[in-house]
Amino acid sequence: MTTIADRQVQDSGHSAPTTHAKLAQWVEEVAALTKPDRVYWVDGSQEENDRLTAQLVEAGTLIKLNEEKFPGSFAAFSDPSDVARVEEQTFICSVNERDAGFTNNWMEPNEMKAKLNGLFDGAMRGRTMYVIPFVMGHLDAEDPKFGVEITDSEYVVASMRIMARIGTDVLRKLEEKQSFFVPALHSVGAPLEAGQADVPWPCNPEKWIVHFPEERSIVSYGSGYGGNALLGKKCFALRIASVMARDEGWLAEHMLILKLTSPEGKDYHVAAAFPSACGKTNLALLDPTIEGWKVETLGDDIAWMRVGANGELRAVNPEAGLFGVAPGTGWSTNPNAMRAIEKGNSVFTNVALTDDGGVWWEGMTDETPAHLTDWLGNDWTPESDRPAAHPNSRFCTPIAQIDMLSDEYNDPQGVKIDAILFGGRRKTTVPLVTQARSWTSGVFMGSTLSSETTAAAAGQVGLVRRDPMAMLPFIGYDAGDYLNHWDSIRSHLAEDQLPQIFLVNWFRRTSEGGFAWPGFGENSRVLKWAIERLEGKADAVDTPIGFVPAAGSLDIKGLDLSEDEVAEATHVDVDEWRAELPGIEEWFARFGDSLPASLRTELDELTARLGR
Ligand code: OXD
Ligand code: MN
Repeated sequence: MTTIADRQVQDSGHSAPTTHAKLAQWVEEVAALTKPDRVYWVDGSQEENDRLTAQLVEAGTLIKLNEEKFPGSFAAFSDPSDVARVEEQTFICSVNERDAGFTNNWMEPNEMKAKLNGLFDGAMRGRTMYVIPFVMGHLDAEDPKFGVEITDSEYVVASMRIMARIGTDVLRKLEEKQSFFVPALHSVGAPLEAGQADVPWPCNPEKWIVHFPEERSIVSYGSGYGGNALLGKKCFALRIASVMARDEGWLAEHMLILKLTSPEGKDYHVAAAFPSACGKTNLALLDPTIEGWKVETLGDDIAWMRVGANGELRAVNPEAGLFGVAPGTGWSTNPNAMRAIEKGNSVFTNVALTDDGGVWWEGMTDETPAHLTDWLGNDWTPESDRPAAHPNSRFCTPIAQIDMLSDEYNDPQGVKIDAILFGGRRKTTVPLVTQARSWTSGVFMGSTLSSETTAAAAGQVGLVRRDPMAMLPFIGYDAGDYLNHWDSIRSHLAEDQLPQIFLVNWFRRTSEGGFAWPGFGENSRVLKWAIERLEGKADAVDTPIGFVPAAGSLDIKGLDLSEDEVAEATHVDVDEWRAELPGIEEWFARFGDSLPASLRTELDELTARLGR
C-alpha cells in the first residue's frame, strides 16, 4: 500500500522541502529522536485532508457522518481517559522557578528536557511524523506569529487545519521572511512495534504539556485531546503568546470578541473573558433580543490585543476555527453556532451518534432522540442515567462558516475594543453587571474573578476557584507579573480611547434556587447597558464594588421579569461581599511580593468601602 507519506516523499523527492535552515534542522533532529517510519510535510490542501480523513476512517478513529446532514464531517471518540486538558501535568519550565509563579507547575528546564527526551526516544515508531507549518493570527500581519507543529496524530493534522492557518502558504512566508517560529512538538506517545495493530485513539497514560517560555517552545506528550494536542491554541496562542505579549507590550487573552451595532448605526467592539465552558461561544454568537441591535462575531476563545497608533486597544482573533463545548450548544440556545456546524467540514469529538449517521449532544435539540449510540459506543435511550455525549465533547468547525462573522475578522489590524467584560459562574454574591470605577479597579475585578470549575479540565466540577482574567490555566509566567502587565498597559492607552471594564455574572441564583437572569440572547440587554454607560446615557448606582444598573436603566422591555427580579439580579449584598473578602485576602497572599501594589490598594479601598 502506498501511504500518504510515501507519496509525498516521492513527489518532493526529499524529506525536508524547506529553505528555512532552522526548521529543516529541527525536523531532522526530531525525526532522529522519535524514529517515525516516515516524515510528511503538511500542505493544508483539501485533497490532503480527504486522504488523511479517509485513512482515519479506515483506522476507526473517525466515523464519516451522514453527508447530507453533516457534509465533510466526522466524529471521533477518544480513549475515556483522554477527554480534557490536564492542568496537573501542564508545566511552565522557565529558567527561574520564580518566573513560572504560583499558578503554574514548574520543573527545571534541563531536567524536564531530559525526561522528555527519554519519552520521545522512539515515540513515533511505526507512525508518520507530520510537519504542520502554521500561523496564529494573520499571515499578512505586520509581525506574523509562526509556529510549526510536529505530530504523529492524523486527527491533530485534520483539527489543526480547521483551527489555524496552516500549510504551504505559511511555509513559504516563513521561508521568505526567514522568521522565528515556535517549535511545537507533539506525540500521542504510542509507538507501534512491527506488526502491532493500532487502536482508534492512541494515547499514553503518562501526559506532559510543557512550555519553555524563554525559548518559546512547546512539547506535548501522551494526549490527543484538543486542548493538549492542538498546540496553536492554548499552548501557543495563550501560554507562549502571553509571554511574548509581556515582552512586546501587548495582551494575549482568553477572550471572545464581538461587534455590536446600535440602532443609531454606531459600532462598538467588546472583548469578554470567561473561564472554559462558561458560555464564551454563546455570547460571541448571540442573537440580541432587543430591537435594532446587531451582533457580529470576531472570535469565541482567544483575543490578542495591542495598543494602536491612536492609543486605542486593538484586538484580533488569532484562530481560524471554533473548538466549542458541544453540550448546551443548541438550536434554541445558539442557532448561529448550529447553522455554522450544519454547513459541515467539522470534526466532532466524544459526542453521541444518531441512528441516521448524525451527531447529538445534550441541549442540541429540544427533543431527545429515542435512541443514540453514546460517546462510549453503548446504546443509549432517554431512560439511560448518564449523558449521551461527554460533558466536554467538542465541535471543531471553521470560523468562516459563521453567517454573522464580521468582515473585520479578516483585518490584520483588528478592531478597537470599547469594553472588556470579565465573567465567571457564581451562584451568589456577584451581580449581573458591575462597571469598574477605573482601569486599575477593572484589573482588580479581573484579578479576583472567580468561577465554579467545569468539565473542560480534568478534576472536580463545581468548586469555586479564583481564575484571574479567566487565564488561570493559561498564564505563561508569574501571575503577579501578569497582573502588573495588565495594569501597566493603561499608561500606553489614550484617555479618550480607554476601554471600560465590566464584571458580569449570568449564573447568579435567586433565593428559590433558579437563575436570576435568563441569559443567552437576553444578555444583549447587559451589553446595551454597558454601551450606554460608555455613551453616558445609562444611570448607575455607585456601590462599594463599582457601578451597577440603577432601577429602570436596564432595558427589560418584552422580558418576562419584574423590576424586583431585576433588582435581585443586580443587587450588591454588602454582607455577601464582606464574606468574600477573606477569600480575596487569601488569594492575594498567594502572590507574595509579586502582587502589584495598586491591586493591594484596590483591595484595601474595597474593604474600607464595605465598612470592615
Ligand atoms: C477551550 C478551553 O477548549 O478553554 O477553549 O478549555
Ligand atoms: Mn477556552
